[in-house]
Amino acid sequence: MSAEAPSTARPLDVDAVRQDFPILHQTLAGDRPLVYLDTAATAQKPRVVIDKVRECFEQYNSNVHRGIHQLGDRMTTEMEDAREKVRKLLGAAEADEIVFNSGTTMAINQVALGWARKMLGPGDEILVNEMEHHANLVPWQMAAKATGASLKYLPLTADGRLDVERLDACLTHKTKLLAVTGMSNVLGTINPIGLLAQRAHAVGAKILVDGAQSVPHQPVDVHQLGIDFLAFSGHKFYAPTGVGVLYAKREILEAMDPVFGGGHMIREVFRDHATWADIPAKFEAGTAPFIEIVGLGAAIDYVRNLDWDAIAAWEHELSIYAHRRMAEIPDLVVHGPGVEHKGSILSFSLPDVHSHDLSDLLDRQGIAVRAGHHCTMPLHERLGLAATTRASLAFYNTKSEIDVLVEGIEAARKVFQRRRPAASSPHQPLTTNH
Ligand code: C6P
Repeated sequence: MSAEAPSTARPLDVDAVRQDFPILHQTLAGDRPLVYLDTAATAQKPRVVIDKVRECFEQYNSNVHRGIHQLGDRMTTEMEDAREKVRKLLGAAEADEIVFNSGTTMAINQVALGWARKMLGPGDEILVNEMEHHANLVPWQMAAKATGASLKYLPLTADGRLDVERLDACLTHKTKLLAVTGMSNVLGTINPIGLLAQRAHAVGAKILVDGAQSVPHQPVDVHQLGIDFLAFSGHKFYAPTGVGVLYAKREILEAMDPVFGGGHMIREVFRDHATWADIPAKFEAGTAPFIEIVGLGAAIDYVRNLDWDAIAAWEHELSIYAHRRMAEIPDLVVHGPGVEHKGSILSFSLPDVHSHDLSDLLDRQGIAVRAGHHCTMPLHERLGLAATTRASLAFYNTKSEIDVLVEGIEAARKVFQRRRPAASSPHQPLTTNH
């Protein structure tokens, strides 16, 4: 997790890569080719993932860890192979440290309910910050309320990075958990996870990384970075919906309580109590989303095969290009730090134009972006805006798509200018790249 532009020996062949994604080759209303710039909401799926899911349904669909029959054995092997692929992706020590669930939100809630509620009490502190997604804020608010612990906020710098100079004041022996995103889903800010982990451990705190946006876009090594908990979602990693991952070190998972009770997570059940299965089963009550998990395994194979360096280099180049082109649009504000500190996410606003109106006009030109608060209301309060419009890029995007976006924003700007010629923004943005 570094903001440095990686070097790559084998550049990405974007035209060839695009052929792997069937959905990208379509025209929308008005005969406009689809320009998909909403990967941060959910990523598109390569054909190998779609084919793998189809193969499961057509050839060996059967519940896992249950039936003593050939289909069940095959499905179980495929699912456990996928767990091993996730282990390798994250650099975890053992496959047992990989817990499957429904996504980042559930993974963080599992930690808040199964770890924080057991380990925290009055006087303890959880350190968060304003750029976090609600999924990495609300569970901590709930855990704080339930345990008597308190939430503290590490301030942001004026340009939308974590103010690490303030760590000494905010991260103390009272801090039991530092919960932080690997990459902001709005500002695109890439956080210095290795440094934060070191500082958290120095005061005896654990670090939880929300990897929803970072894991799909840059290599991560939980050991090297010293991450205690890591959460991410399959659907943002070019895999099906309904599957997510919680990584935690063995000793932490073993000390944690399960959150859900039911099938598969037990060792023995008596009339009035039960004992728990070993990890990771202890956290996987009920039927796992086994076909989606196998789809995630196929997505990991696909991405690793493309080469992380090549992906990161192309996304960085696209991001630089997008920032440069968007800087040409008068009045447009791109929120967040300079491109060297961020991933390929650009949230922007035009003075006095609601993000929904802007994205609606872009949609009419075939451009899919996201509008709203992006589940980050405290951040938007800090920005002084109710909503922003967001373009989020992936390795399957092209510079010509960015040109289409820029032309689309320009056209929309002119429409709104005609409607409200004398208007000016009442908002003071957190920052601008211009
Ligand atoms: N952000 C976005 O458009 P789930 O919904 O559990 O898969 O992921 C939640 C989540 C957690 N953390 C971060 C940083 C995220 O970006 C998200 C999902 C989507 O930005 C939907 S709000």
